[in-house]
Amino acid sequence: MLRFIHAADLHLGNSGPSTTGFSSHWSELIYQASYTAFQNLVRKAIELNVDFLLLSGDVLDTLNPTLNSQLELINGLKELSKAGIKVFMVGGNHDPLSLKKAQSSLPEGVHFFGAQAETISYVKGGLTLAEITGISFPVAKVSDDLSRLLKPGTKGFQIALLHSNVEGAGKKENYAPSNLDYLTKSGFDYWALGHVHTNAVLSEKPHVVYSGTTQGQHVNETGKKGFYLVEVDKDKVDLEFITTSAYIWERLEVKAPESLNELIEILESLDSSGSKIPRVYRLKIAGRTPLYNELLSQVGDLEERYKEKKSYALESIELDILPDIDFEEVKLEDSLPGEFLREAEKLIAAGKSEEFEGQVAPLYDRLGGILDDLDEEEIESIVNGSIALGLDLFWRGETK
Ligand SMILES: [Mn+2]
Repeated sequence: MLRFIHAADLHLGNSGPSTTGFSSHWSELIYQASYTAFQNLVRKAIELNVDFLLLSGDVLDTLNPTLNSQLELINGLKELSKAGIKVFMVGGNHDPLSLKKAQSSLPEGVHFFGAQAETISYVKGGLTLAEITGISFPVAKVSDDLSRLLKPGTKGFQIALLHSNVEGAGKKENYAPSNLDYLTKSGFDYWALGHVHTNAVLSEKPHVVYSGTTQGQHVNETGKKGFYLVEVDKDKVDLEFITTSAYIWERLEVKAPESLNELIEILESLDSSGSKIPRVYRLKIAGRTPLYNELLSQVGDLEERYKEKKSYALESIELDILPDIDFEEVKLEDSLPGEFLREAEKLIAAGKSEEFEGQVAPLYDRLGGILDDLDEEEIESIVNGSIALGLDLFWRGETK
């Protein structure tokens, strides 16, 4: 039986989001997260006593990696080497071969693939259990399909190790693009890929797999991050996802509160996930609420008050709220707010029409292409926000 770990995109040295307003406990936890996740990976590899570890690129975070990030990497590799666990690694767009690293020889048992494809055997008890074929990014921007340069060997389980953007796998930076259909027909048993930060099994038999990053870096990298433990027994290939995250990003969306009690409930629930791994939340409060004015003007106070506990930290509160007004009734009124609502509704119904574009033209002058990237849902949210603001201006002074 063959057991190995597939991990990628460690981004060692990435310091995560801004920690302004956080305690030293949380600042430290966030700042060190890429290292903690790597230490978790190393510890688990040793506990699981795997045959080898595959690292599919973006192991270091920047083109000028800090000494600290390089020391962390070398320390982890040394521990694995001491435990007799082999490591196979390739460079990606964040850590190509051209990277300005401090001169250092890699510990015994670590193989770093070069700019030419090569195949290395994994031999145990005189048997070749696997062959690993890999190639590194020579420079940060690679537009060629490197997968075409990898050819499988002849003995044992055939693994391809590559940092690559499989077409349509959901990343904008199209480095070293490859084609899923080609990968599945290439003769390899397992494509150990890096680049996309969300774990995904794109194909089984043969396997084409993204292990994802070991630590979410920002609010768009939510959920548990980690690696795949792969067990190969004759024709059977089993994958188990194991978490390494030092903390987990979560986006929470809740219905806007009807009362102060409900608001307290929402904010206190942040501390009750019951998970052992701490969370960093972006909380979105959406909908109609009688606390509309208070929330809009005092959201900063709430963020501060509920900033953190041991189990969580609150990155920010996002408001997508409307005043608690019966729009249907107002719409029927022969009044200025009624007229305003009727016009707004017409505009929404017309969608991305000429009139809509005319109305938002001044925004284009200021924001340029950003508006073109908005999807329907985001546009609706912006229009709703404008309606709320408009109505708020009508009512302000009357109800206060
Ligand atoms: Mn990456």
